[in-house]
Amino acid sequence: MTSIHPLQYLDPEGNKTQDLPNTCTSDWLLRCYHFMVLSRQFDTKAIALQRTGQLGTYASLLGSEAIDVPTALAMQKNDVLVPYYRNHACQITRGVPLEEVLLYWGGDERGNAAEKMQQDFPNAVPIATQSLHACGVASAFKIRNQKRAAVTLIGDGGTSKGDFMEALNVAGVWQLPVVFIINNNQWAISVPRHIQSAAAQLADKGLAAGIPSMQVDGNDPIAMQQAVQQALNRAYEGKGATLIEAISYRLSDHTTADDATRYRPSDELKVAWEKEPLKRLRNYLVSQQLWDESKEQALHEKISTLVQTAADKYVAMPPQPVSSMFDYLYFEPTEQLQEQRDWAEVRAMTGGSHYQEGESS
Ligand SMILES: Cc1ncc(C[n+]2csc(CCOP(=O)(O)OP(=O)(O)O)c2C)c(N)n1
Ligand SMILES: [Mg+2]
Repeated sequence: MTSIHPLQYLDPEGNKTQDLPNTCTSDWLLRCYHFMVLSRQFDTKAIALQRTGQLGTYASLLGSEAIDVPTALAMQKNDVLVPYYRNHACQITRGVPLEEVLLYWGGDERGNAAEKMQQDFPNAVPIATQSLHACGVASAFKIRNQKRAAVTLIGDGGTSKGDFMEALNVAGVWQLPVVFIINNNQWAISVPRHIQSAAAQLADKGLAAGIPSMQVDGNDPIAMQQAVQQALNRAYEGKGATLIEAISYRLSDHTTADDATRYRPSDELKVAWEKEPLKRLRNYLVSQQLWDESKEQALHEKISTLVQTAADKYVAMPPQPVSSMFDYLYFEPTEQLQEQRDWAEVRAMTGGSHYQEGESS
């Protein structure tokens, strides 16, 4: 079995539960808080855009800020992020412009190839496939003898897939420089954690593959920073993979196409909000005289301008011609495809934006 208590430095009220590591300097804490607030405001805007017919189906990041932001901050620039569909906070913290993230969720594939993504992978929507892709990336680093790591995230539900178990197996036996992070947000759409797996902890799954595995309080950014930094150091030192199970809660619906009130007990959600990550870090910052109401207000104003500017840029971005979806399939299109391309072009004359209301991803 893995440890009984998840790693934690801050309790839900932001009080220290043990001495903080030296790596968590004031600068780091403020930077982390900045990106957590930015991610949350981005999320609110994305949902508003979807609700007004300007974005496709969108997966909210609410409740995952303390997992994704510290992970991205701990990674080196040339490490590779292999995300699933709920990791926009990671992408934003790694420098992907907000409008590019919106572009992807608007159904425009160019959002999957933002220049700032560098070698990071696009979002994986097919559950758990990204775990194996990360092992491929990590194998390349190992063969080239590079001091780099692949970092991949997955949901609790995703850990039930064979791909995940296969990825753990190969990462363990080949000692691959990969960090697996489970965002255990307690739900896989409407399926609660307790009927997903009989394992006492999802982190236990790593032990069978010979991988050091631990549970971490996923609402505590400091605990996440420590866990991810240690895992990255192991990877850089050639010691192989690590599995981190971050305990969190999905504070949102599964996506904008879901209504969680149909299956999620409201009292459970209420309790989860008491443990949410932003309040925890903010309370700690205030207790250290690093933060106050006027700084909070100034940050919100600054970020709200950033987010609005990005949303405006996204909305103003000219869509790709509809023909582009045919252009990258074959060097020469087949006769049938050519016919379809011509038909699509004619149809596009009737108008077209990134996203047509009524469509879903
Ligand atoms: C191979 C595959 N099967 C099913 C789905 C449909 N699906 C989308 S999200 C999801 C639940 C995933 O839950 P979890 O792994 O806990 O991640 P979370 O969304 O909670 O972050 C499912 C079954 C899919 N995308 N891919
Ligand atoms: Mg989940």
